[in-house]
Amino acid sequence: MHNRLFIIKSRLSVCKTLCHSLQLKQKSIDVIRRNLRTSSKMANSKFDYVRSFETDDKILPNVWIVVRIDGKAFHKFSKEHQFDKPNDDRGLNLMSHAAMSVMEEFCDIVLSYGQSDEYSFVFHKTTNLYNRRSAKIMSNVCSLFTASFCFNWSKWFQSDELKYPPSFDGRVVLYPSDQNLKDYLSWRQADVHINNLYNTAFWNLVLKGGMTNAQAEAALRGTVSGEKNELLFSKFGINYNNLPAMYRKGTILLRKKVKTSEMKNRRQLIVPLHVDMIKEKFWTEHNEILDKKPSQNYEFEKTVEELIPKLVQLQIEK
Ligand SMILES: Nc1nc2c(ncn2[C@@H]2O[C@H](COP(=O)(O)OP(=O)(O)OP(=O)(O)O)[C@@H](O)[C@H]2O)c(=O)[nH]1
Ligand SMILES: [Mg+2]
Repeated sequence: MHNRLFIIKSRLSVCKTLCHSLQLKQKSIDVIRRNLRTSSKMANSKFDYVRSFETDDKILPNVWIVVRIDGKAFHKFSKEHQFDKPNDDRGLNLMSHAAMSVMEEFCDIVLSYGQSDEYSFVFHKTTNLYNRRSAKIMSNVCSLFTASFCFNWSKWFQSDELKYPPSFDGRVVLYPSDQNLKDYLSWRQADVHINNLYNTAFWNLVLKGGMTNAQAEAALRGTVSGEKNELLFSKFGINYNNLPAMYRKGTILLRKKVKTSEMKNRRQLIVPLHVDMIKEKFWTEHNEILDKKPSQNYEFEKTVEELIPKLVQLQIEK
């Protein structure tokens, strides 16, 4: 009995010593931690003030956010890569492919519109993407677009190599009313019409009419749309209105529920349209855009494979 008591007492004393040394260790760990915290606090407090140089760029609530990207020096890029003049199907489709990647990533984009070397992305006014921080939205759109443009180059240009990395600038423009937004898109689409009619006439005069660039420019100086239409028809037998709608109207990307012969069920996909956005009819037909309603069913004219745009086909095959 006495022995047992002795053993218990000595074990207790060992435990106490262990606890004591553990407590001491814990204390020294706490001290080290405290010192580290203090020194990092000191470092932080010394440098922390630089945060205040970062200005708040949060966009006001309830306004339409448009991000427009534009190719840098594409007059040179298109020349170096021997784009068809005035419109290169491969280049225009690659732009739309890159825009499609952006729409797949950012689901608050309700419409995208592209022409030449530019694309506009319309974020619904209710979006809370990146807490509506302007630079974050714009830079992510711009860099994803550029990356996708390079990544998908060979899908459209096959073995023609990409000779150097292109870049795109980006800006954010805010539109407070639905009408402002519609007018913005009408402005971009009217721009396509003006530029494309001019470029079509110009390049026909040069490539088919044998004029120099300067002569073609002089021939078109001061002409109105009707005169350019007449010139195209009388000299080259071209009815401008019969040219591909993608050249004349640009490309509108919308989310639609699509079903083709090879699909079991309808799927929400991004569909390219080349239609007039200036007339009100577009907005009533596609009333899901402004009201952010669920996307509507969309039927291709004929569900034969050739008539389904390659852009849609690429999404189906994914
Ligand atoms: N041949 C050809 N050229 C195109 C096509 N699409 C765009 N481009 C060229 O890209 C240019 C785009 O115009 P801008 O954006 O005003 O000119 P930029 O050279 O890109 O200049 P910055 O945007 O100011 O850097 C056009 O003027 C054409 O030279 C195309 O399909 N075919
Ligand atoms: Mg440009």
